Amino acid sequence: MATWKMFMLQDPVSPIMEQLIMFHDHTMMILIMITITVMYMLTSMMFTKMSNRMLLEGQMIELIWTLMPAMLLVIIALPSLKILYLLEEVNKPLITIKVIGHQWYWSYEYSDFKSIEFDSYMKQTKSLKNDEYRLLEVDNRIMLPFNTKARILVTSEDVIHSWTIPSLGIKIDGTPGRINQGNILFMRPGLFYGQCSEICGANHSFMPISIESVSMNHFIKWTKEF
Ligand SMILES: *[C@@H]1O[C@H](CO)[C@@H](O)[C@H](O)[C@H]1NC(C)=O
Ligand SMILES: [Cu+2]
Repeated sequence: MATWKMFMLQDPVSPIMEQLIMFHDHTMMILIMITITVMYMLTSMMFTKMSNRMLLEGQMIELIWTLMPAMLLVIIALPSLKILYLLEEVNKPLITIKVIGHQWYWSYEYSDFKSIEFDSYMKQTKSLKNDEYRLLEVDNRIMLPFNTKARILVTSEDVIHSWTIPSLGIKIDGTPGRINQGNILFMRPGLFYGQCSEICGANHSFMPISIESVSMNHFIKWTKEF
């Protein structure tokens, strides 16, 4: 989860988020390279005593500074498109979770099981235990087994919400009358937090998401509690 002094992305827990972080670093490197080059040119032009007032054109340099940015854009666009299509890819999931946004809580349904559906409200500050996070903990967490492909279907009952888990690289709008699909693949066990990411009303800041990644055995045991 995000804590103090963090200014980079959260640690990835799914292959998608790993890809996104690599793409971010790749693009940042190109950006820094361009910034340094432009800064160097600006400062050296400011301080040089040489000038060429009769200059009209320079075919070679114009060719280079037209082709170089075009090539850089392609080098950014190709991995970006790859990830864009990868995000949409849902390939034979084992489990499906339905996520429904409400003002102001989430409710979940596991349609592969007979009767797993529940609401998930934020825990009020005064009812938190010592090791729980304020404004992030919920009364009923969702659970998923790790190393297992899962699909999520997000929708809403009232206004637009957005179901977001940064460390999974997931942000899916819940729109009334529509179902948006996404996929989850946890690479390790753990507890991960997210928050609604579409301003949805007075208590928008108080409808967090808390998801637990557990072993398959633990997950099966959990499903039997319902
Ligand atoms: C927002 O949540 C608080 C605490 O649960 C509640 O007291 C308040 O009535 C809610 N606001 C609205 C507009 O429902
Ligand atoms: Cu919201």
